[in-house]
Amino acid sequence: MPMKQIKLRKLQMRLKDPFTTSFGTMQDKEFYITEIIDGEGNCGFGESVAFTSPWYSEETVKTNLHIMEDFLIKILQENKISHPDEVSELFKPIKGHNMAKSALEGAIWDLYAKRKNITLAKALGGEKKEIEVGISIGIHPSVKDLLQTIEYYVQEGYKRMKIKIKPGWDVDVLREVRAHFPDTPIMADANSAYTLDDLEHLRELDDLNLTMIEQPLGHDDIVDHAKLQAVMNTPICLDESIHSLEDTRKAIQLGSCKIINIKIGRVGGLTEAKKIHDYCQKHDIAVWCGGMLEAGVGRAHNIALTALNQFILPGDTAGSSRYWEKDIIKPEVIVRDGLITVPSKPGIGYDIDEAALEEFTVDEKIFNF
Ligand code: OSB
Ligand code: MG
Repeated sequence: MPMKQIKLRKLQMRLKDPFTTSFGTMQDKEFYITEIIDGEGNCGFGESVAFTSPWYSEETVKTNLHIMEDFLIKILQENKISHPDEVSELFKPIKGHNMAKSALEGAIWDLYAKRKNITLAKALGGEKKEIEVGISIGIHPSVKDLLQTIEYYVQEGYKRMKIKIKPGWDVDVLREVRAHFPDTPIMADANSAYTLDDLEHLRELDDLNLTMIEQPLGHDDIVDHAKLQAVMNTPICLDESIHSLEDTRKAIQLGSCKIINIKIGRVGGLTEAKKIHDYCQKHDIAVWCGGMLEAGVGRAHNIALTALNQFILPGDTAGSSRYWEKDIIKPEVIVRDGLITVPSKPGIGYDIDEAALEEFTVDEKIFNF
């Protein structure tokens, strides 16, 4: 697969509304869009999903640039690739930095699918024509505000509500939410805000008929999660703790969770994401696709991945309008009745809105092969 040039564009975009989790509030997003051209008229796009601060995981926008330009791009310049599955093997000597790896691997997958004239979903083995989506709702100033927001997204058709929780904003809040929405699929995401000292408190969530509770304990833990899952009926879903197929295997063997949230960036790219999907399918573990408040390119990658069959539960990839006044893809991602139609054009299936891309670009670097 010929590669002639890689462009790293740094973008700055502002979320319509601030998004608050147990680890902090985000509104201004800075990230890299990766572009790889083959010199034959095709261009693949990827998106790095790290944030500016290492609150969710250790990677940041700056470490993404450092690792891409000083290590990963050099590896790509020195090696020939015939299939995108080879990229994660080539990147193996570089420890960690999965989001940096994924940003480049994603562009290579898109380029590969475009060269083959097939959709990225098909290149990955996805068969679904449409995917079910839920929405992730941040911590709100008051329960009244939260209930209003939930009501809005229920009306919009989203298939499940994910409510961010933290100590002081958890059981009582969710009890009120459940009382107002007795039949809506609801789950909670703690972003690792608790420890086993909170075990008795967390067990109170068992009364609320939640679809799952996501990452209640340490961001790097699977041992304590197994202890918690052993005494809770509500399925635990792991997000932050899972960086690879190996982590997945260990967590499932230990009984640390019953559900896995797959984020492409967190696991180092689509090849690893697919491996985790296949393993979970074999072991009858439900998976769903998480989000990182991505712009359209990252969102398109999530949609393609979610076309795989074991993505049984609705993901967090909401429509463009949930995040941005203007997205960087055309058409924007539209959610109808809680469904997104998997696009049928080759590669990621959406065109880049070149004017929007230019508007949000604050820096760019070019690497020739
Ligand atoms: O834990 O899933 C998470 C956003 C930023 C960082 C971590 C998480 C999230 C979300 C929102 O829950 C997902 C999205 O809407 O893209
Ligand atoms: Mg999460």
